[in-house]
Amino acid sequence: MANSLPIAVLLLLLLSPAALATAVFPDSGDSFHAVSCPQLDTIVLTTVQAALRQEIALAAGLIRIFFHDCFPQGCDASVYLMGTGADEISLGPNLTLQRRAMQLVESIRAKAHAACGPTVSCADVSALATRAAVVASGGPSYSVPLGQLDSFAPAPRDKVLDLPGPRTASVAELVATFATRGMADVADLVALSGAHTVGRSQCDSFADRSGRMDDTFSRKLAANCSKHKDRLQNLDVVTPDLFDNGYYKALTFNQGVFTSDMALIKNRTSAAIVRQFAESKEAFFAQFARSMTKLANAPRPGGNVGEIRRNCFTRNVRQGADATIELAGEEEGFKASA
Ligand SMILES: *[C@@H]1O[C@H](CO)[C@@H](O)[C@H](O)[C@H]1NC(C)=O
Ligand SMILES: *[C@@H]1O[C@H](CO)[C@@H](O)[C@H](O)[C@H]1NC(C)=O
Ligand SMILES: CC(=O)N[C@H]1CO[C@H](CO)[C@@H](O)[C@@H]1O
Repeated sequence: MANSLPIAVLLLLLLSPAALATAVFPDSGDSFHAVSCPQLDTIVLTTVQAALRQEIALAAGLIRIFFHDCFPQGCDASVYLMGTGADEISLGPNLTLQRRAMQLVESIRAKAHAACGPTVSCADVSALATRAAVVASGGPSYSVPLGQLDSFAPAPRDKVLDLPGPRTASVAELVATFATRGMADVADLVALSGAHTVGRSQCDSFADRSGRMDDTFSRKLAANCSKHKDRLQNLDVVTPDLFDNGYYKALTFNQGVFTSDMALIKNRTSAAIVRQFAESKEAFFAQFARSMTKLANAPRPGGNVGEIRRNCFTRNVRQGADATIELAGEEEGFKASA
């Protein structure tokens, strides 16, 4: 015993910092960067909290970007790539992603790399910033698998267009779409729709509502939109700035803004879950945490292959053999311990 301890310590010291993190905390994806970038959690928390104090809508922006990143081909920051000629953000479902929230992720990456070197991917920063925003606006924490590399290219167009749209009226269709990405329970659909608790939308996305429904709420929405076409509508009309179960309470009064929101209260199976969440914030939070972890683990069909981008919006440029060797060595270690 007396002899084996120093050997164990020596082995740990020989491992790369990233591998050390996983060696010490074998079960928790959350501690992936604990040794290689111990400042990371503080950088994420302070930056997200400061940004949300300025603009609470960034929380919804981050959640939506995370969903749009993870859904097409896993959480690989592919949605952040700009100027490739095939940017995901230029495709319909993504046209209204919040650029300010994307910039926030890039600024956290820059701070993390300044403090620790290029050890943290944009995919990981996006996952951590999203969770910090959920928690800072009142929501639950959940675990995310860290050590995800950033994609070399945007997701293919057909995968991006798989994203469920706000005008989808069929719960069966929505559930089937979610199931293709590992979120197979009706409760996943209902709970993740709950991210609308802090959401905002442009009028276009629910313009179909007044055509479908003739009720006071629809008329109010339409009146507000015709007065101010560019206004942003709160998706939780009960407590728009708080991550809570107000969205579900509103739904039980048929005050869901999107057609896809209203679908949840019209279908008997999903409506039972909506009512449960409207009555119990704890039930919503418990399911939201489970479903966000599923989303964070959405399948990466090509595996965890990629790089640690030096700028979230562009692929790394590799110049000369030295740079290639340096990158390959570093990222192999990263991949091996992922
Ligand atoms: C309600 O949703 C469930 C779950 O997806 C589905 O199986 C069922 O067909 C839907 N019911 C109706 C009436 O659309
Ligand atoms: C319409 O606009 C008014 C004034 O800004 C606001 O108080 C109201 O909540 C809006 N209606 C809905 C349904 O959001
Ligand atoms: C220009 C463009 O990409 N338009 C797309 C808008 O979004 C819908 C679905 O959300 C697509 O069907 C359109 O092609």
